[in-house]
Amino acid sequence: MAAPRTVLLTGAAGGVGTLMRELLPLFGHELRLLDAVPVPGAPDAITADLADRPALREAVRGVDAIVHLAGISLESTFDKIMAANIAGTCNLYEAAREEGVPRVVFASSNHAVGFTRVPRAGDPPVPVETPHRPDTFYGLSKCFGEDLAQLYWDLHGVETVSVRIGTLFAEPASVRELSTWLSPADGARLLHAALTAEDVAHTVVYGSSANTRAWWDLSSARALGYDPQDDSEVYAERILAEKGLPPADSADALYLGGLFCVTPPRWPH
Ligand code: 15L
Repeated sequence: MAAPRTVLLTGAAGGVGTLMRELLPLFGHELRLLDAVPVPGAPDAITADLADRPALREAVRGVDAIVHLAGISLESTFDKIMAANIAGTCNLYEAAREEGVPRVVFASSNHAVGFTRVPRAGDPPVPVETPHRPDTFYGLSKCFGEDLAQLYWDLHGVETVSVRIGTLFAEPASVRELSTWLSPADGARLLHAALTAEDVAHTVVYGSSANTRAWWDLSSARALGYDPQDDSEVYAERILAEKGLPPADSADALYLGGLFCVTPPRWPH
């Protein structure tokens, strides 16, 4: 599939959405933006909630693909996660099926497998086939999204790349994030690969940069054409000097999901 492509970007006002709406057009993608709140600087963006099925159907009409970032991106009550991430993602897939949108790129998260143990020195990286081990209701909703994607491929032929995003911020800020960091530039490279690779069916990939301290296996992402260029190691000396290594019995040292396994940051609303 060749760029440019018309892509609906949901969650366009969020942290990752803000970064990606700047970067994805550089790959030739024409973006249609959607969020539950107005998108700053984008008067044409669609303001719609994921509960609004007619609005979703209109929003997806005619696009070649959807990058689905919208929803709650931290821990919250089950009811809120249920509405935004579970029912909301269902509504979006149903709109995609009804309007014949062939491809979704789903923002899954490392928190779908957050209780997986951090590999020790010499262990192989964590594969995408590792069993789901969510660390929160948030992580559980990402497990659901991945299964929903599989269902929509098997039943309806809607393709998905589920990207288990690590930490997509401008810079890593902790020792854990030296392993999980996905630079914004690599994030855009990965989404571009997920949008344009041929015959993905439902593919699950991890989303991190080419970090020296990476924990998970990027081979399924590389198979899509993802070629990460950044490595968090350039931040390692400063972060280690400031923070020191996490204690061996701390969540950050034991589990992929780190603090989400014990004291997850909570969605403010
Ligand atoms: C996520 O899924 C969160 O949305 C993000 O805020 C980070 O906490 C990230 O995971 C992470 O694991 O660092």
